[in-house]
Amino acid sequence: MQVRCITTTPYEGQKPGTSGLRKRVKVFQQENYTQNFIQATLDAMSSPSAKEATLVVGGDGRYFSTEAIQLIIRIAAGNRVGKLIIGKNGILSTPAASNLIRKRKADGGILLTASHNPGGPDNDFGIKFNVSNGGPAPESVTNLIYENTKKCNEYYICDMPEIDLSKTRVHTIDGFTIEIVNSVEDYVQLLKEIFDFEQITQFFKNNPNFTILFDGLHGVTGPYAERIFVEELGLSRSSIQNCTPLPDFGGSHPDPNLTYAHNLVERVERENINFGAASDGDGDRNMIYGKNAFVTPSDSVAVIAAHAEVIPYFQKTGIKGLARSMPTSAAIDLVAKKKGLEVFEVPTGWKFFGNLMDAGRLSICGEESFGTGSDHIREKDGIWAIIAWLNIIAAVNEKKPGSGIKEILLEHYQTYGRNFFSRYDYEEVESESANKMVAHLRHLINASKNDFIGKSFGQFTVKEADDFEYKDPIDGSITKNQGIRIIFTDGSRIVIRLSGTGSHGATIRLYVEKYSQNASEYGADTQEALKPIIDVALQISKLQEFTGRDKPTVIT
Ligand code: G16
Repeated sequence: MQVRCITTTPYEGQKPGTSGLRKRVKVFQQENYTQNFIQATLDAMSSPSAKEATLVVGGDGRYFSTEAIQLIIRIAAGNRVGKLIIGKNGILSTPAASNLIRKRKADGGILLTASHNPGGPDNDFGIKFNVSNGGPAPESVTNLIYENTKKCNEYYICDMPEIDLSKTRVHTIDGFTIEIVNSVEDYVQLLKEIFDFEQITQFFKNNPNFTILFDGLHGVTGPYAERIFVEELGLSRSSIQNCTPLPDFGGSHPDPNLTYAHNLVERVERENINFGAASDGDGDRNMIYGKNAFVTPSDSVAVIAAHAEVIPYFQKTGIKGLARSMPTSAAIDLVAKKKGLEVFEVPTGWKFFGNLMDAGRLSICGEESFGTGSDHIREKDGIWAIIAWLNIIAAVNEKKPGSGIKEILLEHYQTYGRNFFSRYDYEEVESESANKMVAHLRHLINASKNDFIGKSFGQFTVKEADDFEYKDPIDGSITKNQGIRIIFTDGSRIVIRLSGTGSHGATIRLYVEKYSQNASEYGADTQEALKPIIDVALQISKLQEFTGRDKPTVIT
């Protein structure tokens, strides 16, 4: 194969965000834009370098994926990459890709996804690089990719015929190997090793009236869900919906939350479905929803951690430690305390859990952004979380028949108290106004700190305030400015930060949390319970004044 060196011009703004480079499809379609970023990514590989490396490639199947994969194949060949392992039709859920990187001992992977962002010609595309532990590249690597993009003046490419991605087979061209693999098989195998599928199947047999509904939101998990729920667990086909992956996700947001998974929520309520669940475009997020019982992601990971001993995987490995991202509620901290486990608070971004897992100090972790997972791979894992809940329900029912999501949640609150938590998103705000608001908050907690600490807002008195900074306990790296935290004397908390995953303008995230040990409050409506602190958050941040927004686009 003849390698051609193509002259190009660097693009500005190819800085990977919280999880890869996410932009409008039209941005990726600009001349050499995608080529530059792929070259910059391969150039960031070291020990081993891209030359001779083995890389896993796949994604959520969104619009522009096939074109991008053919480009990756040719540029990988141009850089003398040794082998590409590609999911059939370019499909690999993010957790399945992480598993494949680990299982096949690959040197990394290129994942084509913009997660829960909408797809289609006028929407988003994304490219993310994962390293050899199967997890998202750490900031040292993403910073290097960004530096490379700024000086990308040429890329290397081979002219070769298009590779047929629709058939599992191995292609070998001039010593370069392209293996097209079944996208589902290895992942299903992994889950069957982790969970007690027999116990879950038995539970469904013993409780034929216990209904479940999984919503794939037309993302990548459809084929995985069909295989697991229908073929492995023996549920009827009517237990799953929207399980055909579509390049534009059927025109909606493949985002498993109360706003975008409203059809699932409505059906659970209307049809008295016992267990509802959804996952996102690339299959790493999840939502658990029972009748009158929305499980916040912060509670979900705490419940899984509290019951982890029923899961065969943790019976084998033990529970090494727990963790959450900073804005996530402290519900999991209380579980860690009771079990005498270490608990870590990291910045937003799954990549921050990887070092702790690799060092054997972390087993279960989660984020408020609908991410839950464990050290079985190095990505969050939507289907894993859903099966974890089913495994827990099956085990709890052996001792307490009739326990569903709501009962398990209530029992959790009775043991640990309840951390009321909500997040308000203000999407596509003008970047300048969002930055001004952040500057105002930074001023409050820095220059005006002496006036701010001790100040009262209604029933809340400020105890501490800072801009979250994290020192990785394993490699000592320091990550600064990860979100403004305002903690009140009663333990309630406000966090404000800008999202790192949007593709357009700025998204402001406002997180509020209040802890209660008053049993009469456990059944309260979250928004009502949090109203006073939300009002204070809006007052302190002057959000409406800066942005002109009088209500959020999404509340979770
Ligand atoms: C990504 C990251 C998560 C992060 C989330 C939200 O998820 O992997 O760790 O919590 O973005 O980030 P932000 O608040 O900066 O938008 P995903 O599912 O979008 O890849």
